Amino acid sequence: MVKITLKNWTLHSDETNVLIPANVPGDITYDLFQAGVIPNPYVDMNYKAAEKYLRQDFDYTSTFDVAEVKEGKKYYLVLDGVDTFAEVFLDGVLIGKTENMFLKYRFDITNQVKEGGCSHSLKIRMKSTLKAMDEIDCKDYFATFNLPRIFLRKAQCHFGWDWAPNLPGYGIWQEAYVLEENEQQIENVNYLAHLDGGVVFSVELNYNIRSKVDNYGKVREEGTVFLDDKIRVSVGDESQTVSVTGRKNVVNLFIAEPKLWYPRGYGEHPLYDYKVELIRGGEVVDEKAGRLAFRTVELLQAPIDKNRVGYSFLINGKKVFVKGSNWVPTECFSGIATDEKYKMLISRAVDANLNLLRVWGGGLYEKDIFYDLCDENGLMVWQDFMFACSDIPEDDGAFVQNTLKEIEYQIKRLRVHPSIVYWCGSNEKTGSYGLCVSHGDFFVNVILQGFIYNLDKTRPIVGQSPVSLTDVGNDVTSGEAHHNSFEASLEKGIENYRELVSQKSVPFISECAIMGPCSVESFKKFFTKDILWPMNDTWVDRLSDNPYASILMPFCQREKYYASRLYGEIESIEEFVAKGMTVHAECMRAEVEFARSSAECSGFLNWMYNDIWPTATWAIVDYYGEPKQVYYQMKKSYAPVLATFVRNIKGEYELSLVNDTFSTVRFEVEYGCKKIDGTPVWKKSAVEMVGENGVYRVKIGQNEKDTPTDCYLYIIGNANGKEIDLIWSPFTWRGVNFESDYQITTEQITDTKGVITISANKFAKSVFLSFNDNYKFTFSDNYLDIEAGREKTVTVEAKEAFDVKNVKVSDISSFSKKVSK
Ligand code: BMA
Repeated sequence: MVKITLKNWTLHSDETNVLIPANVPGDITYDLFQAGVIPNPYVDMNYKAAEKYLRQDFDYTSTFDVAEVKEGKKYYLVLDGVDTFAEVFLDGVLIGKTENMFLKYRFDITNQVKEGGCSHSLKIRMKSTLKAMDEIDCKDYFATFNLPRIFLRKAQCHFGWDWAPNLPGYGIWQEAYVLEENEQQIENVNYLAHLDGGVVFSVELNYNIRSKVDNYGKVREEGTVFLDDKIRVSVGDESQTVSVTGRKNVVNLFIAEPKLWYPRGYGEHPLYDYKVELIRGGEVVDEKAGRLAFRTVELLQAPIDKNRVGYSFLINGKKVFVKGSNWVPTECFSGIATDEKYKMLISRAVDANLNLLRVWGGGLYEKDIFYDLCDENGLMVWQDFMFACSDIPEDDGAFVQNTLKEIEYQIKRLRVHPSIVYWCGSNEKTGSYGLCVSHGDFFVNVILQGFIYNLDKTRPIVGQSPVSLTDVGNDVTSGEAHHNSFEASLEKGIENYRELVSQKSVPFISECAIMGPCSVESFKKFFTKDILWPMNDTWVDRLSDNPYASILMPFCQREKYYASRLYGEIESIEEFVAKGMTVHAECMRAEVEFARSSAECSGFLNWMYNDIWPTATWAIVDYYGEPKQVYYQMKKSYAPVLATFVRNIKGEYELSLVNDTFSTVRFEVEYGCKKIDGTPVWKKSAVEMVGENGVYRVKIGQNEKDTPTDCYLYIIGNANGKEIDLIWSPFTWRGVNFESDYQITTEQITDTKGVITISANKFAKSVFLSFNDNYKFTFSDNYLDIEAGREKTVTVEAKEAFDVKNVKVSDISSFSKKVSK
């Protein structure tokens, strides 16, 4: 196989006479920005300037040469991803069209290619998505945010979501190239790896061999004559060669003592390289390589009690607690997402003890690098199919055909990734919130699930999320639910967050949506000086809102409202960020730790992990890659072994010892209550053995009514010898006047690594360590709470050299004087 590069890409629009250099992979709007035609669409409200261009057709042009056109070879123009509508011309001749962002297109150009210095010209005419949408008849369908989007096979969030602008990306978003290939090839490889080491490879070829007679004794006309072709499969030192039996072939291999793949926190995640070769006359004529793992996945839905059914993932037959997050596209313009960004985001997920990412249905089937990194790092992937918050036009034949091509392509591409543990047909499809007229049930429950099952029988398949065994919408007694107390807080008061959380224990939470601001430094990157503060229309537009919520309040105002209710008035952006981030972190902590302390719960995913553009709502890692306060809290709350407290439904506090590992953990702890100045109120101790996947809870003899707001609970001790050091505020620190008084010392370990120690004289709250371009740094912990008389040490690393003495330090105390009790 020879790959021929396409060169000299340009973009041109007749309508405004724009002619600029183009990036492929890339995006037209982004290229217009790079060429200075439009201002940076990620700053202020500049994105609105792009609309004029989004309504224009653009021509991509390029050239390529084929040095030698070889006899017997095939030539293809391959487009790995085009967003979305295009006509493709080679030397002025229309060779094909695209209409699905999630499909790979291959156009056979064998009859057109000429050799020897003859440059071929390629034109890809991108048709404006917005113009195409004007022509769609939406009949009586329903969709949130935008209706015609549901007919397009394109990331649904591109047309505006409650965290994304209406800025539909547009262009050639994945690689484009010409391939020279043999006519007969390996079309697809799949494998079924059993835990005992037996692997069944299914190798599909793009041709059949001719057998002399079929079952009825007649000579078969179809097929080619290569009767001596062989397939060799190798894994490490093991290899097996078989004769080709037809289009579909099976090759078995046995790996002695295979090492099993487990998600992070439960074991190692070894991958085995495999190679599949097609051999003719002793020569290898085609090959495909990949990595496999030995792991199985099952979904257990067994009764928890008389009224509830559990929802647990079993990996290799063992129950695991899912600690995850919802992943959305990393850019508005899919073509500009870099490998570095994927690596950075995945490494942050790994550092925060996540073991699953859900690729959410309003975005993209992610790029290969995402799944490769998840395979390597033991991050499970919950894969949605790309439908979200709408009906599905299942009665439109062209739509269904287009979509099924995409589904077949994506399953065949993705099923070889051991990280993927769950196929989910859609996100919040109409009907998933209860009985209502809904288009698309037949599609997700019959067509889609049947289609998936045909192609992959190794993973659980469901029609949508949330899902349950009843037709009660978003049921919390079976299946999995989208659940949080953040919405209810608008009506019932954020002051009572722990009480609200304790009212419902849910078997599996797949979206827990809580929001908060990003850092001041990040805000300054996307809001210019005059926009930065006070909040204004640009803020309202950027942080968005949700028109379907029961109480309407723009998200920026809502974050400010919650922050001031809990921690007092807000007068500056610094104050907004410090208090708003603490709301985010504390409410998420209450939700995660309550879920993990509930024996009947087996999974928790927060909404959401990352951002599609610079903004400041649910993401725990912002657009630039800087973790928010909530991220560092989740890292602690997601630790495989956790000692914490919970408030039960009666308002009593309980010590909770959680063990999400496969071995017994011995906890040896002292716990108690102190005043904010460090004065002990009472203390107790406990030694407990907590078995695999176990939770131990005991009442501590204190309840909400007896607890003054200036007290906190603490735990010190160890779990299997590993230090435990935790503090917990019954009232999420509401009503405390922090005076933060501490010293900082630093030590440079290497050019790219330093250590910072904070010694607190008085209780220090949310001590934030940062450097210029803080998104480039990785801290072992941040936004630290430190008791009076204690110290904490943080390690900080970066890719480039830095001076640890340049660390900047701030905390919440400068604003806490105004806290009302
Ligand atoms: C969820 C999602 C999204 C939405 C989010 C916040 O439940 O599935 O559609 O963005 O809530 O409103």
